[in-house]
Amino acid sequence: MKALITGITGQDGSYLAELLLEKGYEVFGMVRRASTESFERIEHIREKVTLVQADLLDQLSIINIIEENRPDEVYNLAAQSFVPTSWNQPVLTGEFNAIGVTKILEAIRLVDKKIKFYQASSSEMFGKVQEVPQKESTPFYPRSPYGVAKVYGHWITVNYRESYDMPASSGILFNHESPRRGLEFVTRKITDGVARIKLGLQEKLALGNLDSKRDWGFAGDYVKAMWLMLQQENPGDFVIATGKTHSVEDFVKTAFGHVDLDFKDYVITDPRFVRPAEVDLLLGDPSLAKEKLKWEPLVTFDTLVKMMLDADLKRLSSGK
Ligand code: NAP
Ligand code: F7E
Repeated sequence: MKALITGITGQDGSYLAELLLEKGYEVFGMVRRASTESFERIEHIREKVTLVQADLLDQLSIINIIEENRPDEVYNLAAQSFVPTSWNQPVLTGEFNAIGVTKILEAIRLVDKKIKFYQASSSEMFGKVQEVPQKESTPFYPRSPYGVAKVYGHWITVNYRESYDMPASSGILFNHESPRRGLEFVTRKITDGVARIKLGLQEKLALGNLDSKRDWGFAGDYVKAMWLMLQQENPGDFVIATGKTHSVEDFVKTAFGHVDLDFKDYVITDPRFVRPAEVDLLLGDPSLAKEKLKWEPLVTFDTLVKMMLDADLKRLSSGK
């Protein structure tokens, strides 16, 4: 089996590549041209995957890599994934996260309609939630240009499935984290900050809204669900979540607690990190994934916080 992963250099791309290699796949990773390579997350598997250059902004480059490599499965993980940036660069976010999906679907339609397609949809599509918990049938109400673009990406996937009978599935994934999470996302910002404070490298941790709640899981668990979706006889849409929610403050407390510090002595709020519109509460209902995919998350909230914090302590202690 051959798989093409867009966004292979990202958090999810790196875990998915590992999983597919373990399963015996030949893995192709789409990377965009940059003056400096940023392959840190896939350094350990660099020799086992084939990197192919293309860009979500460039239709022909996508057609070419699909035509030349003929994957059986395409996982579209590439995106502008940071919500705050989507207010500063709303057009670019739309080009990558919305129109980019159409470009990949069009390339597949042109080359071979039978190629299985996975779209990285997001719980951010639920935004100002219309129902608690959120499931596949919950109406969307996105609250950022990121969320709006992801709604487009989701619906264009559904439409290609229904219009052209293409095996295209969409995973509505709730927040998932790991030691490979980008440093600007709140969980990693916290574990990196707590580790720095513990090691005497930083004094305070500046955060925005501590009240928002997220359904946080482990990225390594979530990429298994992506693969399982493409192994089904029929394509579909699935919510992937833990079914538990925690506030940002819970995350902060747990992380500081692991190193025997009181968060109140270190956390300050900074309006620069407060968003123009907030998603207050996310809580997913993964029943359908459990029933049809036989998927369940293995890593708990406490284990996740500890895993990320331990990794940051180890990295910073070694001077990296
Ligand atoms: P990430 O770490 O930010 O990785 C994003 C990837 O997209 C990177 O490999 C990046 O490449 C690539 N990319 C961005 N723009 C591109 C372009 N124009 N052409 C080609 N590649 C481009 O994101 P992640 O956390 O792994 O998330 C993976 C996907 O799942 C994203 O679509 C995200 O929106 C979605 N999602 C994430 C979560 C979550 O909690 N993590 C939840 C739901 C949905 P560079 O290395 O070159 O920047
Ligand atoms: O924020 C609050 C912030 O940036 C989580 C992406 O992977 O998941 C991610 O989007 C919460 C928000 O993730 C800071 O206001 C407080 O309420 O870690 P985040 P996100 O916006 O939920 C979804 C599912 C995706 O699809 C996205 O691609 O934390 N928060 N203080 C802060 N957030 C950040 N980043 N920094 C702070 O200082």
